[in-house]
This record gives sequence, C-alpha cells and structure tokens, in this order.
Amino acid sequence: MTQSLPHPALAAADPELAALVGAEERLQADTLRLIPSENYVSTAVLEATGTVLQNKYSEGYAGRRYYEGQQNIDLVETLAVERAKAVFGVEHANVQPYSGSPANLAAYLAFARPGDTVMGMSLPMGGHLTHGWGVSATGTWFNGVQYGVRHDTARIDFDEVRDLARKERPKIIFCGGTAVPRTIDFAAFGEIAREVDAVLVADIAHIAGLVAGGAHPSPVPHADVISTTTHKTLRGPRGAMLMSRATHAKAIDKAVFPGLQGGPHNHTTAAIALALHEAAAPSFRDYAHAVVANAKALAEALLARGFDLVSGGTDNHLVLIDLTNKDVPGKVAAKALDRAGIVVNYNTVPFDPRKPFDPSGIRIGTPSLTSRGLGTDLMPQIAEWIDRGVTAAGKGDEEALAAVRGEVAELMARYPAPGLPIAG
Ligand code: DSN
Repeated sequence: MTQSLPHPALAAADPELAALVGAEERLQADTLRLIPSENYVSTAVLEATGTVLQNKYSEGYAGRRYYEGQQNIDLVETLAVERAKAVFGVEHANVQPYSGSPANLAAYLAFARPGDTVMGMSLPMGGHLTHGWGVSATGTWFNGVQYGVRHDTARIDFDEVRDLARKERPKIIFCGGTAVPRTIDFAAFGEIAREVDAVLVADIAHIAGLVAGGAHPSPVPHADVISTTTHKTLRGPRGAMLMSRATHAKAIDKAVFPGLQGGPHNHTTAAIALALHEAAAPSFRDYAHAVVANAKALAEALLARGFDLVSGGTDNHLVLIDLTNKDVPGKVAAKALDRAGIVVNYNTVPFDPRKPFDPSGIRIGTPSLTSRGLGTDLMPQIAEWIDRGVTAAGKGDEEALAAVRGEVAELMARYPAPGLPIAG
C-alpha cells in the first residue's frame, strides 16, 4: 500500500489534519488524475511554497513597498517577474494576482468601468465564469456579451465574434477558456479587437505550459494583456500572473495593487519563480509536446471506441467527451469513474440540452499523467478503462468499477508522481 510522506511537525501538532493530508497524498498517488486544469508540481515547488516567505507582508512592488524588511522579498519578486518576461517574451509581468479570477478582475479594473460592455466566450460553450458570465461579478457589474462556437464544427465562429464586436463595441474582449480543445487563433482575435478598439485579454490559464514549451502558439504580439494561472499546464503553485505590453504596465500594476489586492503571497511568488525556471529548461519543451501527443493519442483511442468528442478531437491538452450517444449523463459517468480511480469532471458540452449541474459531458486532459511519465503507448489502455467505467456507470456495475480501480492503481504504482509517495 502507498505510504504517505513524513510530516513530523504537522503530525505532532495536529494528527487529525496530518491524517487528511496523508490520505490526499495516497489518493493523488494511486489514482489516474485526468482533470485538465490539474497537475503535479515538483518537490522543489512544494518546498518553495512551504517557506518562511509566507511570514512577510510586502504591499507594493519591488523598491516601492509599504513595509520594511524587503531585502530578500524584492529580489524574489524581481526574479519571478524577469523569468516570466523571458519565458513568455513579454515586456511586463505582474506575479501578484492570487489566482485566475482575481487576475481577470484586475484586467477589468484596469480597462473598464462598471456598466461597460465586455465580451467573452460563454461558459457553456467553453469559456470561463470571469469572461462576463451572468452569475459572476464580471457579468453582474459589466454588460457581458458572449460568443460561442459553431453548431457544425464546435469551433469558434469568427464571423459571429466580429459581428458581435462591431455591434456591441466592447471595452475588453476575452479569448481563451476552460473547455476549449482546439488551438486559439490569437491573431484573429487581435484583428477584431483592434478593429473595434477593444483591449484583448488572452486568458491562457489552461495552456500556459503549452505556450511556454512551444506546443501552442503564443498570444504575443496579438493580445494586449495575457492572464494566466500558474498551476495548470505551467506546473507551478496555485497563483496567477498578468502580462502585457509596456504601455499597459502601469494600469495593470495599479489594478492589482492597490486596486484589488493587499499583500502578495510571497511564498507563492517564490514558487512561481521556480516553476518558471523549470519551464525554461529544455525538458519542459519535451513535457509540453508530450502532453499534446498524449491528448491526441487518447482522443484517437476514444474515437475508436465510439466516443463522441466535441470538435472531433483535440489540438491541446484537453478532450471534451459528449456522452449523449452512450446514454450516460456526465455526472453519473464522472462519479462512477471516480470510484474506478479515474478522476475527471462532468462538464457542459456546446448546445447542451442538460443543466450545468447535470450536463452531458465529461472533461479530461493529460497534464498530470504526462508529469508522471505516461506515454502515448498507454493511452489506448486509458481509453479502455474510461469505456469500461462509462459502461459500468450505465449499468450500475460496482464490481466492474472496482476491477478498473485495481488495474489503475497497479499502473500508477509504476509511474511515481513528482512530490508524492511511492507505492509499496
Ligand atoms: N476551474 C478551472 C478549470 O478547471 O478549468 C478554471 O477556473
């Protein structure tokens, strides 16, 4: 059985909490994690996150703080900023946003005023809550207009985007999303944004690691602002960054602090600096390309088993499966797969006739399994497990799910995850 990692101080101070941490370590070690926005960070990133840097307040920016004692913190933040600029080829980087939603909110604060029109991809079509969707503050405080995908191709309809932008004249256009399996055409978005004089924000949270590793085109120079989390394909700590042209640097910085946030989380900043250092290594290019190769191989294997994939496949790390033809709702499938040791999330598919809390699809991705070293040769096996899991979900066959769980754990034991205990 997989052991948990030693956390002697935690175990002594709070055995109840230590037991939960240990259980999560074993869960992450023993299961096949297919949620496309998750990953395994390196032990070094975990260590950086757990440093005494978290004890320090540093409101402001390097050299311009409201607290003393910044001798080391200024250098840490500058390191992260310079590395972000180098990895993404941008003129300005702000590494202080607490996560993706606050980063996007800061972009609104920098370039729009409440009531202004903003435009983004609608959530059920693959966008993000913070791209102007109704239940989000961004759709409440701003007039959010939303584009989608074509019914026949499930790809973005740039005629629709252009027409909507011309009609609505948004202050900000967001591109990017959370369930977009295809390459984002930043040049096309840039052209439309320039035509209507909008600020183009490329939210690359899902694909930042692919961009850094050259496995997805970069939004530079098409986007005015690039927003990203640091914990998905980029494989850093939970955090975010805003990057921009130099002309927008002041507006972005002012919006993050003092506009929206107080003190930056310096332990996170340190871990971001480290993750960017890792992302600059040649091995990260290999990783980024392997993520895409695995996703394509998994998509092929799923298609061969009769699964209906939104847009017919993938160009990136993510595969969106419409389970309508399998007659199993996404939520039922996701919960059954979880019992089989395969962790996915249920998700709407474009034009979904079902409700968001009980949608037709599941969303899967390959960032985590690629971090464990699984290659394309194993993707048919994973497709087979998903197939067996979905079939078992439809029949309520718990025995079949348990059998898959055993096979999954056996394979995972052969591919230890960074930062986690090894089975045995
Ligand atoms: N919830 C994240 C995702 O899973 O895609 C985005 O916020």
